Amino acid sequence: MEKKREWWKDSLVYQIYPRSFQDSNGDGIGDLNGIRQRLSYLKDLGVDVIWLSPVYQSPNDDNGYDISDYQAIMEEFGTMEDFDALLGEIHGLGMKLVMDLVVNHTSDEHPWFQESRRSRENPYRDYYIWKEPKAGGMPNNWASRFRGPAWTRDEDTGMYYLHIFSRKQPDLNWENPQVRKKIYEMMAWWGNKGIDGFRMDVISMLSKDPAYPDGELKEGNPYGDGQPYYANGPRIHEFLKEMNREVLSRFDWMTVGEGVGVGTKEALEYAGFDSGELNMMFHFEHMELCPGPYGKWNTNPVDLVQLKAVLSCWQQELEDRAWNSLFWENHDYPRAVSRFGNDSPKYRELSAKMLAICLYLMKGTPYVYQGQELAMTNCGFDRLEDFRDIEIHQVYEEMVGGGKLSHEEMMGYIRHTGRDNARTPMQWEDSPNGGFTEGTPWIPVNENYRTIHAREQMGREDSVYAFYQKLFRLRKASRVVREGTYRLLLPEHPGLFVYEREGEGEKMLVACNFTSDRQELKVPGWPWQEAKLWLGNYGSESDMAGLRPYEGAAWIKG
Ligand code: TEU
Ligand code: CA
Repeated sequence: MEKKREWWKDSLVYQIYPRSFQDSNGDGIGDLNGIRQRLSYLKDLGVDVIWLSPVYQSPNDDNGYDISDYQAIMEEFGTMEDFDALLGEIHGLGMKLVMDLVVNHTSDEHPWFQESRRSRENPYRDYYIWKEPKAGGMPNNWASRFRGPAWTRDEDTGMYYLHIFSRKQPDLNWENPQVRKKIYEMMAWWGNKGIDGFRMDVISMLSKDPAYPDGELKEGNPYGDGQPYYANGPRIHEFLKEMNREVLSRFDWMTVGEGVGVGTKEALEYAGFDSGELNMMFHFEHMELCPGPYGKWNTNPVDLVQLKAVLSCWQQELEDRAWNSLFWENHDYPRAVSRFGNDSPKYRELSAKMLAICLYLMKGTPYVYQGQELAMTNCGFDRLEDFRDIEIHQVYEEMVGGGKLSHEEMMGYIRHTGRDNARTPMQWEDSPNGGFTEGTPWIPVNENYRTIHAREQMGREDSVYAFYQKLFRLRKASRVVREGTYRLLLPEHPGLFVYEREGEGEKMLVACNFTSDRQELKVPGWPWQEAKLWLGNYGSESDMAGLRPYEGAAWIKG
């Protein structure tokens, strides 16, 4: 008998960053009851699954990715009763809720760490990664991903603990079976409440190289690159197969792992159809192209030929073996229309629609991040004090405080790449703070909320919001988009992204112009006989011989 098709393959997943989505009580911070107010907006957009970034108890050192109680709701976000009501209303509307699982590390305010740091003999000591000093200093030279060292010395016991992120995010010791058992029990507790799965934060980092060797020293960072030794470690697949046996296999869940350091080869191990681990992986190979001497901190434009090669590789390598996750944005990256499109008034909406055609007509599950459906842009803050992200402040301190970069240089990098670009409040309407809060927002609202907001777009048939509704409605009904094969065309063209989908008796040509100039569309055998326009971002007919500035078009035959 044919296996039932998994529900998450055809679902539109919408990521909510709760702190910035909707405030309901005037404290300037988004919350669960605010999300409840906006569920019909999501349903109307065509959302099937909500991925909710962490809402657990947390001191907010890293905006909730530092958890101090996995089974309690952060006070600022509301109560467990509010959560239960939200979950019930989401299910009542026929949508599903996927939570964010952050188990590579906890907050240093978690009771486990509070116990662990008390003494070397404490029963919780081995819940975390403690090492003796080496040559009087840190156990190795690893850098934190937020800049600075990945080790902090604990005065009470004279040992160092590992924190790949902030010093308030100590890494859990997954070698300890007691830790794994406690985590699986917590996951099942949420499963029994009725959630529909997990997005798994830095899941590729759970197993570290037991030798903890020094990382390569690279230009621009005084600390070493530990990623080869903390990502895709020796026991990672053993742990995830155990997690699947102990808890994932007991629920009809969607699971998607955040794959830091994961390429197609690794993705097939984590999320191959028969891996017995996860359903999907997020990779970042398209998000971290064209790095500079300071890694992601640069103002480099994206090279389209490289972008085409990366996305096409993922389409081809996972074909028939695993399922892709399709995303341009999340809470850690700048806004797609600013980074990959053109956020000028003339081309913002056009290029945002083109980007949607380009990515979401590929094979895989589509993910949309809050505000992307409105073509919200980078925040452009001029003042360092307007930024909230710990990563931004730590990198500024190291680079400018350390005399390596000028204030202007670093601010340019932050405006181009900083995570707060995606964390400014949702822009709902042309009213104070964009309708996000009646109080003072925890982070300033993007000044352009007066013209870029949901209310204006929901009432306009050529808006980006309306285009997203149409695209996802058509996508759901298209067999060739959901199941067809993928073939990149014109791989070396510097301005056009052109690919072909084929299958189920149909053929589709998708052509996207990433430039502000008209581009001839010269493809062998094109135009096909009886091809007709399936979707275009200029509304009217599209010329098969060439594409207008930021034009995206898909033609179909068969
Ligand atoms: O991010 C994982 C992560 O390492 C990359 O997103 C990136 O390296 C990081 O943003 C620094 O540039 C996940 C969460 O998505 C992120 O919000 C958290 O800060 C991080 O893990 C720690 O939980
Ligand atoms: Ca609030």
